[in-house]
Amino acid sequence: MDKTSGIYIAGHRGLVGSAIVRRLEAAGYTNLITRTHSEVDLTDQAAVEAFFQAERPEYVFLAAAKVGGILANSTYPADFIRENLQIQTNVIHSAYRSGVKKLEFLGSSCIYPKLAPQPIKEEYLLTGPLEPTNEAYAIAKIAGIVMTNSYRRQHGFNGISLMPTNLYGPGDNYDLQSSHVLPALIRKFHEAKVRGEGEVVVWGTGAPLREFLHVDDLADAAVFLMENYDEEEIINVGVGEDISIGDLARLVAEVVGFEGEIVFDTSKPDGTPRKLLDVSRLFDMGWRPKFDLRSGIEDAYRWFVENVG
Ligand code: GFB
Repeated sequence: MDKTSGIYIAGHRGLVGSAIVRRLEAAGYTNLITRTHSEVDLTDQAAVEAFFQAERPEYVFLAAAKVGGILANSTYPADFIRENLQIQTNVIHSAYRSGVKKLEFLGSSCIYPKLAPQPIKEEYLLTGPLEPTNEAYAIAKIAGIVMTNSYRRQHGFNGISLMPTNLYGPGDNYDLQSSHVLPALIRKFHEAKVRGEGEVVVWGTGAPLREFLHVDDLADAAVFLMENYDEEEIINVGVGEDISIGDLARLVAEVVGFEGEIVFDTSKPDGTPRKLLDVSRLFDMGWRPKFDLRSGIEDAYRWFVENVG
């Protein structure tokens, strides 16, 4: 990418897209192309095609997606599969047709089998059944990977696919019904502290293990891979270590300054027991994250207090 290349960031108002915009601006890229949902509805094939034909971006970060935590995924699977299939199909096809030089597709660590060996290597894709709570979302993301690779094979289109682990950071969704665990815990502990409540309820047993990546690190890796990676094989993006939900809750309580009890609601689903990515392919290329989990949570908490709380 040149500093003046036309770079379209699909989903620039979301957690991931907004972080990619910040990262590109900081690196001096001057020709960033963005459209809000009301300007271009990415589920509308004709609108997407017209946008690409008129704007002709050279590079595309496909960070637009319908996303959510375990409850949203299991409650609205039809929405998750339909919207994601539509968005990615429209964007990938129009990017190819309009002559885009390179497209980066953002997937998710939930594409891997529920009981994959840990840490999860890229080649474990499609080797076993998926976690039921997010099967619809995962199938859509797997279709995006296969579509990207198929356009490479049939048309020579340069598309790459990144698989980020669980993300968090500035701009996250803090709605308790649809959010992921980390923003939910920040909100729950903060509100309990402010209201002087003695306990906070955490879903599930607290035993599942998750890996957390600050979205600014993901954005850094996304730009790094756009510049340095041209292979068909998907590539994991994570930090290489995980933490139990119970320990995460205790860490968030510490950062927020909540001193009461943590109660586990075991009527809520745990989801997959563990999903730690094997990040050796990315680390072998020389990339490393900058945030450790505590400083990342402090950063996210600051943003929450200033913008939501
Ligand atoms: O982040 P999360 O919603 O999604 O939940 P997944 C992670 C773990 O945290 C689960 C527990 O074991 C939850 O039961 N948890 C505890 C909570 N308290 C809470 C809470 O208040 N809110 C939430 N949301 N969880 C998602 C997938 O799976 O991971 C998506 O549904 C996506 O498809 C994303 O791939 C990265 O990690 O289980």
